[in-house]
Amino acid sequence: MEFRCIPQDLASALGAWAGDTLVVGLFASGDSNREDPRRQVLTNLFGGELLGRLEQRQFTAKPGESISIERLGASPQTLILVGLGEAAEFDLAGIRMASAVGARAACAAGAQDLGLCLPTEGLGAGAAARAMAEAVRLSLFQDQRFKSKAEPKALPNQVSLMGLDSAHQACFAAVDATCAGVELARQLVAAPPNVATPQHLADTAAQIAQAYGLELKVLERGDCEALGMGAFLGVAQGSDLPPKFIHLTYRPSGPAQRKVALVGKGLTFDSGGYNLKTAGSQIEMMKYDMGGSAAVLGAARSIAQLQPAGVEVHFIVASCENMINGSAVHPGDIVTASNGKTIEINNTDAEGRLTLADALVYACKLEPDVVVDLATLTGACLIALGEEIAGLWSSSDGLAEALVHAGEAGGEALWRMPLRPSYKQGLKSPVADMKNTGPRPGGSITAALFLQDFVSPNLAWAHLDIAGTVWSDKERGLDPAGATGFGVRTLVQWIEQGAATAT
Ligand code: 4TL
Ligand code: ZN
Ligand code: ZN
Repeated sequence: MEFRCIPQDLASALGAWAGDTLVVGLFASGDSNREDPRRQVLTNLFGGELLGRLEQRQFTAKPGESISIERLGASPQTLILVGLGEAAEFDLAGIRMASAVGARAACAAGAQDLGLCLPTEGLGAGAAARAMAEAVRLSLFQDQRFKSKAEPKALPNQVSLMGLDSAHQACFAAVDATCAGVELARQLVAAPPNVATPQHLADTAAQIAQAYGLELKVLERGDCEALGMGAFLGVAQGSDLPPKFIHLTYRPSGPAQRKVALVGKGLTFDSGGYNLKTAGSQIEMMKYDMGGSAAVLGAARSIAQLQPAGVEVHFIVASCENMINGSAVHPGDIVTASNGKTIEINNTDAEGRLTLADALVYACKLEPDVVVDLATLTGACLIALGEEIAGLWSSSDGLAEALVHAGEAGGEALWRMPLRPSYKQGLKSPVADMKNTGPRPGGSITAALFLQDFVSPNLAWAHLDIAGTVWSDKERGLDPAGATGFGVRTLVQWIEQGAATAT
């Protein structure tokens, strides 16, 4: 799939264009939008009957709405109208949605040479071009690796963004790098737990390192023992698969002004351990519990390709399974993390924070300017924010704001949640320094407070709970049903912007 921009004003761009399928966005036909010049252009090109036909078929141009019109013997042979809603409310999220809806309809119609004609006024043409191209590519992504007979739908060869200056084509390199990272993350999350093992994550990191010249260190169980990672290894000890502690490093060719560490939860399967996940807890979905590490490795893939200047990035994943055997942790076991803190494991199903504890201590020893972790950490976050919004906790207002902005730029929603110190009471243990699980109310907040104990004081740190957002039951926006690749676009946008934090 090749992207290009076709400049000129709309009427002449469309008049001269010879592709087979054209997607045109229309604002809702409220009185204030009657004068939409795009309606006039359509009438001039396709005749006065077109708008009447839309009315007859009750196309009201609401966001997400689309209508396909086949035109035998005419060019373009398929005309697809997509709704944009009210002009005053149209934004970057709107252009993404319209691009995805249009691309899917075009693909269903067998488009080879696709034109996309959406209004970019007021959005910033560069940001709009990037949003449109990412939406087309990500909404048409297919994954049939595990079908014995793959039958992929044909994708368009060429996608033209109409009415955009060719100077904006420069963004397509970033689009390709970003989408490749999102696609890798989706593939890692979608792969079953008998394929996506800790070894598989280490192999994936090795492929990225090899392809782009990144540095890779994989710590084996013995190496982790030597570093005193009793929390991570406690989780890993119930599995027949060896744990892998993955540390991938991107160094810019010039000097680095900032050093960033990205840490991802990498539980390739979470059975819950002896606090076994019971009926209704979606144990069969728990391959998704490495979604944080998928986002981190996906971002590594993107950043390795983009080669941003001025920023050194460390990608860290403490990967293992949470399983049950004779040597698995008992509920009640006390483990010692690599910073010396002791933890009473009152719930073996709150294992993610145990693995992250040692990963965060390791990340902080690298003395970065900022640490961001991503994890499918708590069911409570899914309850609080649903499937479209990730929870964000941060010790730094500047970092929190920068990540929310990066999310907006990339099309991922984050909502800041409080690190209320008094809730730490819930993690008090009578026998150890802390318990790993607090009470059910505010469960995602106590989880974040637990992690904070393993981050160096005064270091800018943010935690993203992506338990609700890495998997989608149904097709939604740019996401297909299944793995979304959530987190990659936020991380890539943030790193591209220099990962700067106003502290
Ligand atoms: C209740 C505790 C503290 C044990 C918890 O939050 N456990 C999370 C866990 O197992 N971490 O390792 C947890 C995470 C995700 C619990 C449930 C989910 C979860 C359950 C579902 F049914 C979902 F659809 C979902 F998206 C997440
Ligand atoms: Zn768990
Ligand atoms: Zn888990």
